[in-house]
Amino acid sequence: FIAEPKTVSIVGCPFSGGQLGVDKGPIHLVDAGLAQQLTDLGWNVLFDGHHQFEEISTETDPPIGKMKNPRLVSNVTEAVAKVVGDHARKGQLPLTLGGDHSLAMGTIAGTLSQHPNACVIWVDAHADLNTPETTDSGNIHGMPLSFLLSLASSADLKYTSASEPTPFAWLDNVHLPPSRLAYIGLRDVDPGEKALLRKHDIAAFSMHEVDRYGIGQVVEMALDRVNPARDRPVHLSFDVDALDPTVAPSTGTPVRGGLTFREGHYICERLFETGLIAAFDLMEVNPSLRDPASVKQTVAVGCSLVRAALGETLL
Ligand code: NNH
Ligand code: MN
Ligand code: MN
Ligand code: MN
Repeated sequence: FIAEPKTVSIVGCPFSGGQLGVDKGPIHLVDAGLAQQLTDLGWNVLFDGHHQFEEISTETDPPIGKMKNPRLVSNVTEAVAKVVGDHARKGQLPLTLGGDHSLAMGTIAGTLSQHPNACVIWVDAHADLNTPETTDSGNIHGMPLSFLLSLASSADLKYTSASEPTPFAWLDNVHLPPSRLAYIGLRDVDPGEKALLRKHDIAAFSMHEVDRYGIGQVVEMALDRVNPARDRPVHLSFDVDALDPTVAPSTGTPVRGGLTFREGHYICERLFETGLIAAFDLMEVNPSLRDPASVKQTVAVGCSLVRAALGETLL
């Protein structure tokens, strides 16, 4: 495991199959000059254009149970897993720009393919732990972790097609132990998700804990739970809606009472400082929402978080 790869590979994923409208995020982040900013930080930056995903129209991809766009999301995340895994195998740091957070099914599966002992720090207002049964919305961006933790599987889809593989069957042999997931920033967790958090004793630091202990303590407490010896590679999956809507307004499901600009950056800085970051996701930047100034602000904050995770703010 290369603790600090000198090469970062940008995986641009203009994809919104797991939540409508969020597909232009990566395009705005790259257009804002993110690649050059990382070059200026001393990184060797690889970016050969945004990924083009196959299109499956909703007519040929009807819901399975409540799950919307299941075939599309399954196929795209499987492709993302291969791309992220390939970058990791070459010793590069995969930096995935979303797009909706269902993409993390792919990014985390890709990380685990190269680093089976990796842990995940999930920074989000939401737990994204719904199963196909517990989901209200049917949006798969609210479900990636249930599949990754094997709390849900393709068998739950009760899918009957002789010719097509069941969506998400490719994920069935991917497993992140619940003891290797820690959340920071939660404040909008569904009842079914709360039950799963308790049942599996998952490390969850909500905004309440951020207020109580401060972000510095919370990051150490999270690492103590999932990475006590500080020897596991860390996959950092950052949903911009973890930040307060005054800081990052252009996202699909803003929730007030979120992380400040500094708290969000501190998480990225501290994890960079550990030298353990193996992959970084920046998800749910949605330029189709809000006025141009809000979009510009959100994109700028997103770029800034990435730079912090890649070492900008350390003196
Ligand atoms: N929990 C809700 C759902 O499952 C909302 C999830 N929305 C997110 N997650 N933005 O990060 O649909
Ligand atoms: Mn999310
Ligand atoms: Mn969220
Ligand atoms: Mn699984």
